[in-house]
Amino acid sequence: MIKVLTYGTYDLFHYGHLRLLERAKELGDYLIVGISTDEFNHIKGKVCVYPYEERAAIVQAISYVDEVIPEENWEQKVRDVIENEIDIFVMGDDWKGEFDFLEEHCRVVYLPRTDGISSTEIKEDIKNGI
Ligand code: C2G
Repeated sequence: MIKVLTYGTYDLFHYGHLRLLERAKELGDYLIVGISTDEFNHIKGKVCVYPYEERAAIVQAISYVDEVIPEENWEQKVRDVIENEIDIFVMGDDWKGEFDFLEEHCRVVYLPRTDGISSTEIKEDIKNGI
């Protein structure tokens, strides 16, 4: 069984998130998603609309996703890859190169982001009444 791992905030779940998870699952048989906790998002400098529990529940309900784990810090990835026997680590290519250090443990794949959508843009659109 090919196991795939990815991480993200997944706030205001949108089509770009869905396409990332769809393509990540296509690379293997079992997809684990690490959802950034509220505390970790504070460290990342990200303010979320939805709390961790809701962001995690939404992602867990996606048919491509097999398991959700909390992402609490930058350092846990190597341990998560080893402990979960991950074969492929996947991120959108806005992170290209940032996680190449995982290549000694698993294949690292950066997928093209979906243009024209982001949680930030959604917040702006709502603020501007569009
Ligand atoms: N994404 C995408 N297309 C978009 C928006 C996001 O493909 N239009 C991808 C991102 O590249 C990422 C995933 O969807 O792989 C989740 O995006 P975010 O929730 O913005 O994740 P981020 O805050 O970048 O956190 O340790 C890694 C971090 O937790 C990633």
